[in-house]
Amino acid sequence: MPNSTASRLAEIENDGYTIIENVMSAELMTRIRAELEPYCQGEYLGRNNFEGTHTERVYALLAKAPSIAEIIEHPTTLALIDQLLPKNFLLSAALSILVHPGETPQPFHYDDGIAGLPVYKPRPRFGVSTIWAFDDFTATNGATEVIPGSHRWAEDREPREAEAIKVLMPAGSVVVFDGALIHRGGANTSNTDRLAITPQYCNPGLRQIENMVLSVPPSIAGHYSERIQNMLGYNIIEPSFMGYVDGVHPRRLIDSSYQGRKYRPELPPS
Ligand SMILES: O=C(O)CCC(=O)C(=O)O
Repeated sequence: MPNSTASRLAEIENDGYTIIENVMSAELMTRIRAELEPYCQGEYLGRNNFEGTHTERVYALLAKAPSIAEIIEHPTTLALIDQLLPKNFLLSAALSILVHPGETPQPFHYDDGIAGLPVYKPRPRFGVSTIWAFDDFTATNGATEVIPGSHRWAEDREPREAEAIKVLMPAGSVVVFDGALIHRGGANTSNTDRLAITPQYCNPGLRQIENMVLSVPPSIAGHYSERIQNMLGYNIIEPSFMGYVDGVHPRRLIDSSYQGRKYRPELPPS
């Protein structure tokens, strides 16, 4: 493993996050912005304080803006996530967040909670999140704020404002963080917009935040790489058979000639 990867993994272990500057080309940023533009016409602002009432969020991105795949499977971030999550991890969410001037801070939260299950922090890692900056993240335009070390906190420890630090980074950079790290989108007191895209990944045994196989049906998923298809959920958890469709590998919905898992899974004894 290269030294840089090892030191970034150590930062994520200790602080909960690492910032990698200037990984996305200007050409890719321009292309993704153009694909997103039709969905960001000021028509659908956030519905609450979490989404942000001065913020436009676009979900189901792989069904709308195909170039997003290039950041979801970017080799720089996957080199880290491959070490942080088990094989065949899933894409849990992928959305764009366009924060307009006047936005207030989001509530503090972490991304990899499991709704409805009594599992509390500190606990093993369930997810890893990334936030890609399409504008410079500045002190005033709504830069993400993180609380270093909070991924290791007990569940009942309340974050304080003074513990948060802003993730300042130039456009084209990405912050990679433990899914249990407490963070929020900051207030935008500037007079410019802040665009970010956040692909979030989770352990293959967990439910994804966005229902990815409904958001990106087989006819669309078929246009992407096998890696993206796996992350969406067109895969099983190896070496088990969890995730099958009608007793066979879900990839058969995309490629009817796929020969993996031809046999029917054994049913558990009744
Ligand atoms: O917009 C941001 O900087 C963070 C957004 C976020 O954490 C979320 O919506 O889960």
